[in-house]
Amino acid sequence: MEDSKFTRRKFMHSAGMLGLAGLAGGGINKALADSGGGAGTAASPQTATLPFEHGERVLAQYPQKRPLMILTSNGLQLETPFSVFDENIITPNDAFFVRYHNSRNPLSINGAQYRLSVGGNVTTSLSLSLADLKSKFTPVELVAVCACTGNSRGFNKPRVPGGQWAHGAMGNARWKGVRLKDVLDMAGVGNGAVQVTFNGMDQGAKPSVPDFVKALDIDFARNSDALLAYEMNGADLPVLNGYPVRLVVPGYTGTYWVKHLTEINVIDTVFDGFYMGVAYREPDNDCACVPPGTAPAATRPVTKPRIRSFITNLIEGANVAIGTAVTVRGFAFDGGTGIAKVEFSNDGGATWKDAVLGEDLGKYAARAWSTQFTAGAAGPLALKVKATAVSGETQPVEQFWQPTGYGYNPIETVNVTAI
Ligand SMILES: Nc1nc2c(c(=O)[nH]1)N[C@H]1C(S)=C(S)[C@@H](COP(=O)(O)O)O[C@H]1N2
Ligand SMILES: [Mo]
Repeated sequence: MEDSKFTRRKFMHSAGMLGLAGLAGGGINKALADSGGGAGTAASPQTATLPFEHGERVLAQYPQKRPLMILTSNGLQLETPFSVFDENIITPNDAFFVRYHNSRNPLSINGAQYRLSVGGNVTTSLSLSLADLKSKFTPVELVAVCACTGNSRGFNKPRVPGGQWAHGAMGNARWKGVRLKDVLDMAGVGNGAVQVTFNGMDQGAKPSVPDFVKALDIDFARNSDALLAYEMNGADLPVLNGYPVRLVVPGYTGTYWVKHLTEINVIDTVFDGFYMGVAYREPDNDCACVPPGTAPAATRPVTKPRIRSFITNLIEGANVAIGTAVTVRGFAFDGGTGIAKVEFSNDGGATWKDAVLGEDLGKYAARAWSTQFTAGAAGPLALKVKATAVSGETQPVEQFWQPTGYGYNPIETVNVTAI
């Protein structure tokens, strides 16, 4: 069904994608070439270098986006430059990262033709238009971090295969939409339901490539704050972030946040498609870790992002003035309980002081923090930040290791010099 929808229907320009009309058959590489940025174009591209091996990135300009760091173009992956996170606690739509697994992601979508089907083990199958979603349900808004399960993977030691992201495969946005549970209730979930699957418009270049389909347990789907979101930061979703509707699963890693959502299916089994049964799994033990170089005996699906905190306004190698108060700021988030405390150290972790927390935008949101320090003498300073969640979860000093490199969350260090 997805196949015919993708190949036969002509997706029309409707989401403000000026400059993209006529590109539906051209694929994202053509979009890249036409946009005048990125690999393969004549003009010398802007580049960035991430602080690990093979960290050279081209900054590419995609529709509705400012220049972002391109990780891969076929199965598009665009990383947010870290400086964006110092501009505002909300990540702007045009700077929000992009991640696709498969090469055929829709470039131009007609919102008026959009239909979401809800079927499987339900009393009444539904076919909902965008207008139905906006008018038949109570709209809900929440701020939540979407963090790729593999965010920061490039920092793992020893290195692991997979997309070598730095910290920019995350973003914090205000999402508006309808509750997943309200939509499921309208359809009426049948007895014996075990999971709900979610499928979007994108697909692999050939049938042998697994489609990107995710699943949530039925109890979670019916009790969580998951949304079918049609707005991001007060605007339509950018096409590359899932226009016209995406699943938002606050408190779960980005892999569950299915974009261009077209099919919801209630099933009586545990879904074992590639992206649940094989990919996005971690060692099934207390630490979710194994000794480097070894394989886990058993695995389970990754769900919540681990707690993170960052310094955003001072970068590695910066100079700070001796004897004057230096403001340092950043943000923290966890897997959905909220941030209770952020601590800062300017002596490599020997002593810590509590930072001042910024506005509470909700338990799924990023929480700004700030504090000040004064360097007493010339020389190197290791600045560190550590967050503690309402749940009590905090950050490890040393990163644990997984073959897939998920869950990277050690205490971050920024080395500066007092002069
Ligand atoms: N349809 C579709 N939805 C998807 C994916 C995808 O490949 N296809 N990737 C998922 C993953 S792994 C992540 S991290 C998030 C990224 O969301 P973004 O591209 O809006 O930043 O989308 C999720 N939803
Ligand atoms: Mo991801």
